[in-house]
Amino acid sequence: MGRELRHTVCPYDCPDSCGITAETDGKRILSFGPRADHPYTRGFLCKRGQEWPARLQGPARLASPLLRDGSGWKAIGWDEAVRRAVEGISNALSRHGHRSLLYYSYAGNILKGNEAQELFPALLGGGTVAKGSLCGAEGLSGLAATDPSGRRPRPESVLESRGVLLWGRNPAVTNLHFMPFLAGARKRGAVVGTVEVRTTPTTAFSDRAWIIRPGSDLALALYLCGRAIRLNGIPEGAENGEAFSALAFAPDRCRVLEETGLDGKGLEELESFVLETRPLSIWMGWGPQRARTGASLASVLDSLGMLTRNRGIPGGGVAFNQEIEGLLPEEVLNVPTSCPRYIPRNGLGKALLEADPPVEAALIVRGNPVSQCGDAGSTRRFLEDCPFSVCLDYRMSLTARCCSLVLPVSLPMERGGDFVSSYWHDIVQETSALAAPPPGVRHELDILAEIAKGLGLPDRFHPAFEAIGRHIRSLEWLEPLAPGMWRAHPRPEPEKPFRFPVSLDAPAVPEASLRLVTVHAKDYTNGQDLRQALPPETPPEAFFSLADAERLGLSDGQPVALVNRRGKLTVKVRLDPGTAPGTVVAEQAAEGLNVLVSPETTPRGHSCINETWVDVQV
Ligand SMILES: Nc1nc2c(c(=O)[nH]1)N[C@H]1C(S)=C(S)[C@@H](COP(=O)(O)OP(=O)(O)OC[C@H]3O[C@@H](n4cnc5c(=O)[nH]c(N)nc54)[C@H](O)[C@@H]3O)O[C@H]1N2
Ligand SMILES: Nc1nc2c(c(=O)[nH]1)N[C@H]1C(S)=C(S)[C@@H](COP(=O)(O)OP(=O)(O)OC[C@H]3O[C@@H](n4cnc5c(=O)[nH]c(N)nc54)[C@H](O)[C@@H]3O)O[C@H]1N2
Ligand code: SF4
Ligand SMILES: [Mo]
Repeated sequence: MGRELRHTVCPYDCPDSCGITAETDGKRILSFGPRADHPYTRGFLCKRGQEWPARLQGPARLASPLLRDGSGWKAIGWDEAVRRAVEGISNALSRHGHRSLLYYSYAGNILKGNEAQELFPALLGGGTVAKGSLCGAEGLSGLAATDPSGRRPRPESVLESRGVLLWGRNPAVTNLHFMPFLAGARKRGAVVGTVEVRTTPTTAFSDRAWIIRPGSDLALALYLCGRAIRLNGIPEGAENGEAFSALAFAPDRCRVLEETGLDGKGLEELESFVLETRPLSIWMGWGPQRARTGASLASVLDSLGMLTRNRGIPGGGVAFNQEIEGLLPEEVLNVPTSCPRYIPRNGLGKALLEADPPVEAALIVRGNPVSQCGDAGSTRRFLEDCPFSVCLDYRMSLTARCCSLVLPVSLPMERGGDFVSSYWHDIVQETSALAAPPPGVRHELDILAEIAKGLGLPDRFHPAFEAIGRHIRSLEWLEPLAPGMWRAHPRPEPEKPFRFPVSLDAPAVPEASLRLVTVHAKDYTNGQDLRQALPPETPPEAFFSLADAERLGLSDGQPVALVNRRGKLTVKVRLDPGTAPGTVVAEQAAEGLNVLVSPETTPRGHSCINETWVDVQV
């Protein structure tokens, strides 16, 4: 084959879901860059996206199945690898039934076809599977409770805003293609404000930033709602207005100043920004909703949009994580006989250690719980003692290192024929293969189908994958924009009244002196820090406020240990005038970090990752 131009999508778990145009000779990528006709992401790919061609060939890439053998790893052939996987899983099943298999997957990439893999435990009877979100479901449930049918602002709507309020959201790092829209809004006269717990590239970009103590958001947002009620009253047609007023009037100004750490002038400025700027759009981030109060905060921020009369107006409203619903054919993925045992995702380790009947085989695909779930030390201990564990990954993740067998998979840019939507914009794109996979790696659907066959199961995986593609191609509410690219049009939903929240969840009680806030890093996505292939040179950095550094006698560059009852991690102190007192900030996925992280879940079963406390040991 000669040179051919193809379009594909960056498959990372990232709101932008960038369109990519590349040239390939069928084996290798010859040129690679942003897709010029993508309505939101044309113009540029971020560094992580640009690195895909190098990543496909990179030194971190696994090249053959690996078996843990005493203290080291031994390369083995695929026949032996599949035989061992079948044996390991059937041994567990024969001892304790289908629930003795853990099937764990998460968001290593966001291809729609991944859903076909979820049939694996379902066909065995259900297995043991993790339930609950580490990411955005907590905040989403808060928005669904207040305004399930409400239209949420689209990215370009900020061009009609007079004010944009980013609430615990860091798009200059995590959602880069939002920045040109925010810059465009500002050019047209809009003011961009950010509520944060530290200074970030986003606060640097913003016209105004309010730095508050983590977790004080709920009191602050309620107080702003109370001010809006005094100014505008309760809008007609909304439910629970009276009961909500009582909640909103509870935090008085003194309490809010004390809880947030804002000064009087800062609070007044935030108040007038929120109450006097219209249209105002509020964009909540993922950081502040990884807490027991995450859904409540989303409901209260949604109420603030309603009370300031911004709901449903051009340039106004409240936005968060916007999924495109209805892309999957439910009937294809349904196995009526499946009856899984659910365990909490964020509390995975302890649940696995205590499971009865015990879990004696683990199959992990596109998931990295030893890096990304709370109380990661328990998950590591579980995996290290589990009679059989297999991880399908393209690199040696922290989780893969704890398994007994690691199977190397091809990457989305070597497969094609799948679909990616976005949790920020409304474009759906088809993927295409740009390069041949390295010899020795296999497509994960083929691997699962072969292990399933060894267990006596039919191949429902490939038909389900094909059915997902057919279903997406057939949806009439997807408008074709260009080859392999569609725009999703919202389907009419029955209008439901806005419902103010009537009860709010209580935050966790602090367990130690400093709140540990773990944030998403610029150079890698979630747990996929490829430097982890190399031995760590220096401990990860942790950022302290100047006040805490002085109180604790810390100096910049000093190694100290962060400790709590779950474990200990050595970090390098960074003094940061931008961090709120009482807080220590670290980038997610540093090796050993999630050992410290809280395994608790919210009343809805989602993670409380940012409700973690540590002490410092010098
Ligand atoms: N470069 C890069 N981009 C990514 C990712 C990545 O790993 N790297 N991951 C992707 C994924 S999976 C997600 S979910 C998104 C996350 O995207 P974001 O939500 O933008 O990122 P986070 O770092 O999770 O949190 C945002 C901010 O919340 C602040 N924060 C923490 N606790 C509180 C609090 O109590 N109150 C307030 N007001 N602020 C608080 C943090 O300081 C942080 O700057 O990013 C996506 N994009
Ligand atoms: N402390 C702390 N923890 C967090 C967060 C935080 O802010 N702080 N954020 C949370 C959030 S928002 C999220 S979304 C989760 C993410 O949690 P995960 O999705 O578990 O995170 P990753 O490590 O990015 O991805 C899982 C694994 O999938 C692999 N992978 C990537 N592509 C493929 C593929 O095509 N096939 C296969 N088989 N494997 C693949 C990666 O190499 C990686 O080892 O983490 C959560 N954990
Ligand atoms: S990681 Fe996100 S911003 Fe970067 S290229 Fe991929 S989709 Fe785009
Ligand atoms: Mo996420």
